[in-house]
Amino acid sequence: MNAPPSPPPVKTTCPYCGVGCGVLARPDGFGGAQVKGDPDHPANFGRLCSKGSALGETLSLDGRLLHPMMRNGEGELVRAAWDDALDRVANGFTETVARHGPESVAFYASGQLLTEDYYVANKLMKGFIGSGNIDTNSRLCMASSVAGHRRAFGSDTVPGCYEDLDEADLLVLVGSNAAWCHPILHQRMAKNRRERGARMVVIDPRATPTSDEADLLLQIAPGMDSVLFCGLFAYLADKGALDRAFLRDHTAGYAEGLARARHIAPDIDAVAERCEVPREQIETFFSWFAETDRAVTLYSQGVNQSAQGTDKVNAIINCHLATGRIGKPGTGPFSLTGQPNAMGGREVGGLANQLAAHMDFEPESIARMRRFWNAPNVAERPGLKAVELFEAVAQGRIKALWIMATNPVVSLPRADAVQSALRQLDLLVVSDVVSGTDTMMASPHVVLPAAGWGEKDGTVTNSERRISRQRAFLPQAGEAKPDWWIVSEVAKRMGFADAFDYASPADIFREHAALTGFENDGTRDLDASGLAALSDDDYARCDPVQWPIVKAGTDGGKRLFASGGFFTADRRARFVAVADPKLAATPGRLLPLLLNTGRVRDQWHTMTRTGKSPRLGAHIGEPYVAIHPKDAETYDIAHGGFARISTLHGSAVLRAEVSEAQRRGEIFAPIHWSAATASDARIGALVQRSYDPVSGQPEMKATQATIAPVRYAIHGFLLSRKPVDLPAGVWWARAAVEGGVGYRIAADRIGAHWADIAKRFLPEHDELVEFLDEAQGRYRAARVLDGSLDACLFLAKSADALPGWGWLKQQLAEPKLSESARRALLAGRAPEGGVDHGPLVCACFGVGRNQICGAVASGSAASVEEIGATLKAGTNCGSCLPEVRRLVAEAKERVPAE
Ligand SMILES: Nc1nc2c(c(=O)[nH]1)N[C@H]1C(S)=C(S)[C@@H](COP(=O)(O)OP(=O)(O)OC[C@H]3O[C@@H](n4cnc5c(=O)[nH]c(N)nc54)[C@H](O)[C@@H]3O)O[C@H]1N2
Ligand SMILES: Nc1nc2c(c(=O)[nH]1)N[C@H]1C(S)=C(S)[C@@H](COP(=O)(O)OP(=O)(O)OC[C@H]3O[C@@H](n4cnc5c(=O)[nH]c(N)nc54)[C@H](O)[C@@H]3O)O[C@H]1N2
Ligand code: SF4
Ligand SMILES: [Mo]
Repeated sequence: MNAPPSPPPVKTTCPYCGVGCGVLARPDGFGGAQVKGDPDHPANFGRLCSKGSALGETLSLDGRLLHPMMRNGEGELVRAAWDDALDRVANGFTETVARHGPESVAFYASGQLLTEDYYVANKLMKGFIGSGNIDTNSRLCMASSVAGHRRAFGSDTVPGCYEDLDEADLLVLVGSNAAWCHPILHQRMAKNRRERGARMVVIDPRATPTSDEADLLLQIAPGMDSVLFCGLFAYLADKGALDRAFLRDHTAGYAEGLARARHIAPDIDAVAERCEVPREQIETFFSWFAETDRAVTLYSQGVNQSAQGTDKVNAIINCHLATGRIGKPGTGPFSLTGQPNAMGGREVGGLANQLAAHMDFEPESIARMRRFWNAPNVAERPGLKAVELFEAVAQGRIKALWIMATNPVVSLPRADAVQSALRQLDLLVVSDVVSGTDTMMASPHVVLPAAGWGEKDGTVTNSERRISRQRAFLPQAGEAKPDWWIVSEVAKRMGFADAFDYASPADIFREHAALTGFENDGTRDLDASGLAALSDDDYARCDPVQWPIVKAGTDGGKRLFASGGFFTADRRARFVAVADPKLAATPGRLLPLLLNTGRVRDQWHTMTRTGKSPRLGAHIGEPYVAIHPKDAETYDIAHGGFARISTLHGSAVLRAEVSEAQRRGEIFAPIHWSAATASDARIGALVQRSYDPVSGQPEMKATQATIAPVRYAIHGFLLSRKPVDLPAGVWWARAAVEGGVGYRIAADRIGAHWADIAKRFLPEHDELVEFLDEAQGRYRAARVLDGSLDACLFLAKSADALPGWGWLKQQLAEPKLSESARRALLAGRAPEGGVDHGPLVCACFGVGRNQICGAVASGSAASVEEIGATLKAGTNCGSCLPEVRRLVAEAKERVPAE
């Protein structure tokens, strides 16, 4: 079959991180698309990271939720018609409100909704149901930044833009692993460092791929960032590195702020001691900051996800206010946003403690919302923030809940408690693009199929306030519908037809833009009213644009606040006297270690989409826990072995990675694995609930924990064209591989004979060719169907007795096995002449570790650039460059000097 002639590429925006890269998508005519960076988009100028580059691999209908489902009398989810499902949701909410009042219902939304989706969800809850109870996963993500901005600036404003990262002479990254989490921005910064000589400082308890590329790493004690930045504030004052005119004309609270900073950080020795960082390093950082006018401080979850996250944000902002380094080229505090529409959600009131268009719950704002929406029932007080909201579910105070575009059974703290709380609900509605998420397994009453990326239209706002279009380029999957449509249909059925009579996302966007300018007159930072009169065609064509944009046709504001004009009553920014920080785990500490959690390069959150890509699954294919060598010794943990980590809330069994990158006393585990992708690795279940008193954002990076070795009798892997149900009691983790699924497995000895054991893993056992070495404790089996490899199972008494699975994965991907490959199957490695590339490093060109090390060993490459020239590794998205650099250095050490 020939593909139909391909239409021109559609310009859209990446659905992952807050960098907001422009994407050119060219549908392939078979339901997929080729994806490239958009050279014209000002966030990425044509580049994409590994996740963006692999978007094409995530578009298949595999695993998609294709039609609405409802729970029947037997408690099973069965297919339902849209009309019935929407009626059920609308009636459920209407009846619950009638019986128990508006505070008994809630929406839990997501920074992965488009602005238009989010706008209608907020309008329905806060405007028409009349409750503040719409909160979002942004509470776990950006809430401390929002609160910090509002305290300092009187508004939730990011003052700078991405060009500042190109133009700064000092880039300070606090609690940010940008090399993996904001790769395209990281590459812009790395280029600045390389070409303009900008210095880069990383502040993180771990050494990370980001710190690998930095000039200075302060491996700070968790939670102590406020001490460090109070110390910096005091140092700047002592050295006279202040902008006196800016202080005088545009700020308030300097004296109190400084006095508190001096109290918390009386001198550099005190800072060094509390941060557990050598004094010289602190001095170096302070002196660099003092002497560099063009300084940007970027921060992310190491700052936000903290019991004093808001204070951390303000301690950073204080230093920028004191030096007037804000709103000018190459300067500013810069909150890196996580999700693609973290900013858009804030703009339309997705957080329970704010109204739409960055307005507060103040009487005049509430009245303004009433006038604008013509809604008599606008909520008059803030709703419950995420952690409290789910506790209210557990207590039966919330009776009907609608979860949209987020997977809280994996991602909320104390996730097991969240899971059981959901079962209490009279009505649980879940909207998602895929089926089988952990949240969808928590017995929802209604499940609604949402149109996914590439199928829906709308806008997102990135970290620099830039509004970009997401455009559809594929038909909607099955019966899936865009979220804005789903919410509007429910609203109509609840009796609010006039207010939700939208024909398109463009309709909603115009209303949102108009609201931002409604009775604004320069009193609110967010004003995009210049876009309120876009025609449908204008909206369809709209280029990326930064707000504020008050007049149609004008360029948005690149930077704000260079000459004051803050959004407080007196137009002055506020220094905040921050509190002395303390980890939530500190008082009455029971367990010896601290569990830090975060992200890996090639997976996105709970893996519902990136988990479909073999390329992305090849980078880090298993859940792991990183631990310092000394701690590993203390707790008897072996590198590559297994460990159970436990907290007061839950436990998980993970592969152990013994690593100098960790501080002693701290372990790190990634957040991505769920019950759908691993047997025992839902990290959210281990995380404490303690949260910042101002922002409500939980401290997800420092839960007290302990660790113990787990020894399995059997280790192995299973590659299969089809997913397999693994027996209970087996440890497993699954990853997409080309042509099928790969499982890493481990178990205690189950069954007396190896063949019995094998039967547990591969039900259609009879067709296998087997190899058993009882003495060595090795069992191997493979099934060949129609000349291609259908499944293979390798088991051994120890992990060392297993071959790597790289070569076998290559065979699974082959439509036909060669004769020599067929003979080599049970050996598990390449026959003479074949090559095993080793674990994947470069996802774009499929370059493995063995290839890189081999090139160095053979002398064909001696630098990252030469690896790029010979193997292409690192030459597309560049996400792997930190790893390539490390491998080249290590391999060079092994090459004897001539
Ligand atoms: N590959 C990938 N990229 C992503 C995502 C993804 O899932 N995968 N998710 C996106 C989203 S929603 C978000 S929010 C961002 C998050 O982006 P980041 O915040 O960069 O990522 P994290 O890994 O959560 O945490 C960052 C770092 O904070 C450090 N940290 C922990 N405690 C402290 C502390 O007390 N002080 C300091 N200074 N540092 C500390 C951790 O060691 C970690 O290295 O990433 C976005 N980008
Ligand atoms: N321990 C710990 N926990 C954390 C964090 C941490 O660092 N440590 N980080 C926190 C942070 S910053 C974040 S942002 C959260 C992320 O946590 P979640 O939001 O729970 O994670 P996702 O996997 O991104 O969930 C998004 C869901 O929306 C679905 N989806 C995708 N597109 C659409 C759409 O267009 N419409 C609808 N209806 N659904 C869609 C996806 O299939 C997926 O199921 O995790 C938080 N939890
Ligand atoms: S940096 Fe990567 S994940 Fe983030 S928007 Fe760009 S391509 Fe997407
Ligand atoms: Mo996030």
